[in-house]
Amino acid sequence: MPYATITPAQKSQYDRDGYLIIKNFLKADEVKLLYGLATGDDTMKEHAIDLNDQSGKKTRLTLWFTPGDDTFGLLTRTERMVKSAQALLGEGEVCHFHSKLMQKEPKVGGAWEVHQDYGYWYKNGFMFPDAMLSIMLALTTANKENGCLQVLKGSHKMGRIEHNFAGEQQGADQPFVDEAMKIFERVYVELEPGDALFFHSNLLHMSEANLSERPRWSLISCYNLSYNKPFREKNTSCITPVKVVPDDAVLSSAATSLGSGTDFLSKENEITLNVK
Ligand SMILES: O=C(O)CCC(=O)C(=O)O
Repeated sequence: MPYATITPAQKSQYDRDGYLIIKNFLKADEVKLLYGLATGDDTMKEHAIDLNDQSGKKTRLTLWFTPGDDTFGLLTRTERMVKSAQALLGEGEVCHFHSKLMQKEPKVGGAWEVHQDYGYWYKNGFMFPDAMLSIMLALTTANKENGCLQVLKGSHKMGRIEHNFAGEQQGADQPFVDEAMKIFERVYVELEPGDALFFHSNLLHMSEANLSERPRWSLISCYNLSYNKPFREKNTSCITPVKVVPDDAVLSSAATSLGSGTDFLSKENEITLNVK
């Protein structure tokens, strides 16, 4: 099977709905490799951050900025990731803002408040929400039972909403959320391992806690166009064009985890810089 590319119809769908799902964006062997590395990697575990949701459940993630030559770095630099981001974001040089491994463990994995990613990123001084998107890659099955992502279809058209702290996360201003819930369809984004969800930085989204017996792990990679220079962000990966590698690099290179020299986010920075 060839690697996926974005068609004009898919681009129109993204523009209309604020999100797009592509099934089997990763090959089964790639998922196996990535999930194996993710779950077996001490560096990834050492740099995991636990954020409390409103009920005190933990939302665990490991976040890093610069994509290297390790297997995760290569994945985020593949033609398929970068070209897809380019097709959806339009003209400009595609840069990797950050990637995060979301580790939603059985019974303990916490909820995510209703928010827009740009609700956070605006505070880093990014000026252009249309130049930013996220790609969520499912490493395990994600469904209603284990707290899959939920999106409010078309809500990116509202523009940025004010965000305030809710637990250790940030949530969109509640009266706007209440109204948005009446207007937009709430979609449970159920994914199988290897499926990809692309979503606009202003799309309202959330997830519930994982009360099931099964983990829900995913990788979320966020991209930005280089002209969108944030005036408060100190990391430069978001304005450094990605050095693209061929699609087969993930499987054809030696399997390696993130090195200890990786620029991981620490909890102190997360809270003060609103990076998430
Ligand atoms: O993975 C999840 O459940 C939510 C993640 C999320 O909303 C985000 O990273 O913006």
